[in-house]
Amino acid sequence: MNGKNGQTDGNGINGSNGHGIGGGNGHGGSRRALITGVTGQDGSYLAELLLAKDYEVHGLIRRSSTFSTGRIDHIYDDPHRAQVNLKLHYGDLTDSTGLRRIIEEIEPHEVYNLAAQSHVRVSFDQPEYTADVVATGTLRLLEAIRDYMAISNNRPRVYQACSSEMFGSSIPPQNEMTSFHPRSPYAVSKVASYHYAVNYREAYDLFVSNGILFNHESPRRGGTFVTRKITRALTRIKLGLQEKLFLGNLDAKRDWGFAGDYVEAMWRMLQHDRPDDFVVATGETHSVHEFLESAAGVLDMDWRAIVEFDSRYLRPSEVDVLQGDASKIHRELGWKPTVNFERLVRMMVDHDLNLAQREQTLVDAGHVTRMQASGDE
Ligand code: NAP
Ligand code: G4F
Repeated sequence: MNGKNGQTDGNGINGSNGHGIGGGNGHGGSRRALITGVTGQDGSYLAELLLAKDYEVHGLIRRSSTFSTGRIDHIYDDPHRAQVNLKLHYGDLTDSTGLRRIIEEIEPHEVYNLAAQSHVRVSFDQPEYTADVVATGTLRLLEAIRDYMAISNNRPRVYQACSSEMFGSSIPPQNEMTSFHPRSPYAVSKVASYHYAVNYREAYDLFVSNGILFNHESPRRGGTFVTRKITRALTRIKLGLQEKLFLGNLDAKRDWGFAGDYVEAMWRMLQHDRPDDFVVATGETHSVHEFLESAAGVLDMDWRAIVEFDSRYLRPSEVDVLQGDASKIHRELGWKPTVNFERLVRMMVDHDLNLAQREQTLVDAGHVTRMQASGDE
């Protein structure tokens, strides 16, 4: 990793492969933002938004044996070039020493805490790890910022990614006044992160805002979340690259918006004159069944012939209906979604149909097998 003088750490990861991780602060006049979870769906859209607003963007990235930067490769440049506005730093929400060092080095004006083990079903398999990253990880970051405030004259503004999952079984529509009834280890951990943020606001005057975001999707959505799982599978089945789609509960209802709209809401929260908590949602709710129907409609397919039930995708306790009331953020920050349900489904289907067509070209030319094309092999 690059240090303050721009030297490399000697581990050979910087440079020409396009995945170099550089950390030199090289502070210029622009505003600096740190994004944890920059390689995720939201992190990639937020990094794009902040770069377009001339921020110097710093992203926290986990070490892994394969590259995880696919969603940000198009905005990432070789750190050896002079004018690089996206800088990546190795770190992890389970490692408080590293978080402190990075905050002190970057001296951020804004911190967006998006990193999480974000899969609800997986949180039942890995509850302790989920709590460590989502709940205690948030605490570690807030502590690092609190200590940084004590040794500097700076007061970074912090965005905490909370979730509509915190409402769980509370009656819809849910807003900032609705009580929490979390139904998974993930949701319990997000409730803890919410309360840590409120407590640090009250106890230490931290500028920290909780975004209570309802489900938001995009062509960059991870492939194991239900919307992307559906659009990937239906488009591959349409082209003969796959035969079946196995799903769990089709009756659950979600308030699905577009991730690109939702990162704008995050940014607006940190431009507000005071820290606060905001629900971000479209106000519409649709079942998984309706999402299937709509995606199949775009492709002129009959989903009933290809979808099969698999109990492995059920959750020990389910969240039946989420529907947000986002009137507070409409009123106070002027934020509104621009993409409705039908447009979101079409956007994801169109993207994945194009992806499937490219896979098919490789399969037809004998370059890869069907399994390799799907990424399953
Ligand atoms: P995502 O695509 O799953 O991205 C999660 C990010 O967190 C990835 O960059 C991941 O890195 C990183 N991460 C995971 N564990 C980490 C750790 N221990 N240390 C550092 N980084 C770690 O999630 P998303 O959909 O963008 O969501 C962003 C945030 O909003 C999450 O906190 C999520 O819980 C919350 N949220 C999401 C939604 C939604 O509908 N999308 C709704 C409400 C709240 P790798 O790339 O290395 O895995
Ligand atoms: O797409 P999902 O896995 O999203 P879920 O559980 O609502 O969580 C997402 O949204 C939260 C905000 O409310 C975020 F905080 C969280 O990080 C994540 O981004 O599941 C949606 C619904 C569930 O009811 C699930 O039971 O789809 C149902 N479902 C049915 N079959 C399935 C499947 N979900 C998945 N992932 N895979 C299935 O095969």
